[in-house]
Amino acid sequence: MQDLFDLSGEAQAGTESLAEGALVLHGFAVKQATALLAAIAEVGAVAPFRRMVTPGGYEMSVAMTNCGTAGWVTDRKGYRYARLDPESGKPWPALPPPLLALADAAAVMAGYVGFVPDACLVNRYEPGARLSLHQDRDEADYRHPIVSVSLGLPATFQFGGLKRSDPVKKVPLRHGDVVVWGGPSRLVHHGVLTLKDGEHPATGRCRFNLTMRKAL
Ligand code: MD3
Ligand code: FE
Repeated sequence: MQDLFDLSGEAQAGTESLAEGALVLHGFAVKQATALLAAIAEVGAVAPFRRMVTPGGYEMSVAMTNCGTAGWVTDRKGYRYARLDPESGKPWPALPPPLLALADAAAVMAGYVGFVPDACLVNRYEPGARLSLHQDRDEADYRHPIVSVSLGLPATFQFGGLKRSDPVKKVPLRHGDVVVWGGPSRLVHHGVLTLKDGEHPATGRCRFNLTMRKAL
């Protein structure tokens, strides 16, 4: 860790340690929000948001798209990273520079130097959408952290343990909050409770979440 923790083990103002390796940077992306939302709109214009189907045959309530060398996809065949958008057969749009800059800055704050994501999953939640408890384990090397950015309407994030049956903590995630998940927290179960209706000045009736990963 850099200087995030003082000698008493207390986190720096504006940062909250959820568990070992999981650090919330409250409001870290507020200033970049306009640039990030513009980048999301550009990605969505090339690779439209879509509700993918799980291997079990359920359509996800969260709409997703990707940018980067690889994108996370699911269909009846399973979960995986794919270099081509299955809807278009073309590569995903490149990772926009504002996303790369934010991932680097947030990772450095959490003590990860040289984190260079090659994939960003963009999730769009409309009121009623949710993400059930899961692990992110389709990436090649779990030593790399994941950096997540929340934009727009607030959501309640669930943060559990390594076993699906472990107790879960509820954590509110608001516009501009960034979380770095690494080390012992990289494989924890997590999810997002059903998004409540509301209106956000930056996004309207929706929440976006960016998760930047080193997938390949
Ligand atoms: C903890 N997204 O895309 S972000 C996902 O708000 C995902 O859309 C949620 O879970 C969302 O896979 C949560 C927080 C998050 C992201 C990745 C993690 C927490 C994580 C990976 C490992 C551990
Ligand atoms: Fe996840």
